[in-house]
Amino acid sequence: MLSERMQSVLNNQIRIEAESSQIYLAMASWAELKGLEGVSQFMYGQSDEERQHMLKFFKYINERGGHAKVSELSGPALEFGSIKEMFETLFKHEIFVSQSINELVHISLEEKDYATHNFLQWYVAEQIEEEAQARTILDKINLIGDDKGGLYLFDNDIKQLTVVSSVAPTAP
Ligand code: OFO
Repeated sequence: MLSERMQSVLNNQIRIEAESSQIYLAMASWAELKGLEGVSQFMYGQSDEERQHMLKFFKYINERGGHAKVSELSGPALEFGSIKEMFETLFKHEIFVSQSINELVHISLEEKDYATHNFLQWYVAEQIEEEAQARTILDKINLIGDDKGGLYLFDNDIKQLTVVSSVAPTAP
């Protein structure tokens, strides 16, 4: 059985994961309208992954006798100054999510909830992967600079990343 405190912070994480999904969906749309097919495909994939992250928390809370709640979400940014700015936003957001997961791990130990502590380890590993991926992408974007040809190749390249992430074990 989850403690009230544990249940409440896990429900808060449901909201964060749902917002992440919306943030990346908005990025997918922006990239699609800019003709960046690969980037947009990548963002649609990220958005789906975040929904899976959200559902995994959802099912866990209900399984442990709690009540998983759907809550109101804050709206994401719809426009970006550049592709670099968009990926910087993604990177910062992932760091924020990692901090939030770390806080949950901390609380699970305070609550002596070892089942939740164990459950959260999947997210700890996932965040390491997501941060590393965002960092790699940003490095590439910085290398390209203002080179249009480079951007074209990058847009093609990122399709590979989408394939890799979609076979990674992310489903609940
Ligand atoms: Fe849910 O991993 Fe990104 O935010």
